Amino acid sequence: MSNAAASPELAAFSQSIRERSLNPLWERNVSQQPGTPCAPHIWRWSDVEPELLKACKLIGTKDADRRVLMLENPAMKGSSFIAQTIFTGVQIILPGEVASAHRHTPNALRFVMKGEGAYTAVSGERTMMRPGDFIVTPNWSWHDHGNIGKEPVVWMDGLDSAFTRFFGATFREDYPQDTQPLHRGEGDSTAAFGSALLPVEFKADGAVSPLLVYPYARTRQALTHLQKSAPLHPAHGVKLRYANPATGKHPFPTMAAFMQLLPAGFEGKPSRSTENAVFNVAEGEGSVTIAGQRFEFGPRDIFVAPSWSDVAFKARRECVIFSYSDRAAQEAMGFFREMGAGEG
Ligand code: GTQ
Repeated sequence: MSNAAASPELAAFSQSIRERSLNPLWERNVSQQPGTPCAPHIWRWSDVEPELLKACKLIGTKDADRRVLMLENPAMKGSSFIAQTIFTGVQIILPGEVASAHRHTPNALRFVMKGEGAYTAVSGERTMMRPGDFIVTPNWSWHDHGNIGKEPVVWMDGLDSAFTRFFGATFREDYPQDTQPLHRGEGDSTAAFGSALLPVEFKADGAVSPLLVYPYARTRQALTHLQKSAPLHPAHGVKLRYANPATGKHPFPTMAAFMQLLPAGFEGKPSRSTENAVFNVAEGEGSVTIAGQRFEFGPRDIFVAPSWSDVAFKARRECVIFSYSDRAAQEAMGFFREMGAGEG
């Protein structure tokens, strides 16, 4: 009921205070349900790859800085974001190219999609990028990429730049040279942090994972093993979350990341949570229904599931699917909620 209709004096009051930049809370429409402008959407590799290759003909990494196509949510035109809280891009780098060193306040993750021979250097340490690898670029760390191989390399970038923009706290700067000096050997962070062992002096600040790369070979092995030995989750199949080895928490204060395996023939129950999640198909074929919209997917397709939408998977073949979301931030703030399969 409108209070304003009930009382002309009240209506006049509401009107009169607007010029003082005051507004009556009681006239606001309050929703009892979460809502987001983010719409479910899929970007198919068969559509994206040709555009990446065209971009390679038109612009080099010298001019582009990063040759990235942003995946902008079709319901959020002009935003640059795939969802209100997260950024997704696909980046391609050709043999011989360098994407020069810079740093910025947003955290970044990479999920390698295609090709071998590229490296990323983060805080003085280089790692080669292989398909299926999950790579951590902590905020404010210098990072540059290069391709020393023979074929184009493509990966997905996930950034929490929506957060820094929201807070008005985005800074960035270029390194004076194209590439940063390396002061650690390749594999150093893996040796120090990648085997459930920690350097005895290491003090975790808790913010971002000290492990630079989570290689696909090991992730895949873990999933294959657990598929045989552990019960399947009715909605998620076998789903692992990437952990900061020093804390057991998510790899970033804002973003959580996951890899899941759905056995061939899997028909998942719908599940729902407040996380805004981006999925990237590493292997397999199937379909996903997000808020009633069904999308067929295959390798390297990327799709977004908005907060509080039902998500249900079907796997035609065995599927391995990477995802990342804003769940770490939501958990830290106490906002995260989920409904398990069959609930609600
Ligand atoms: O590779 O450093 O997609 O700085 C957006 C911003 C990638 C990167 C993106 C970036 C990068």
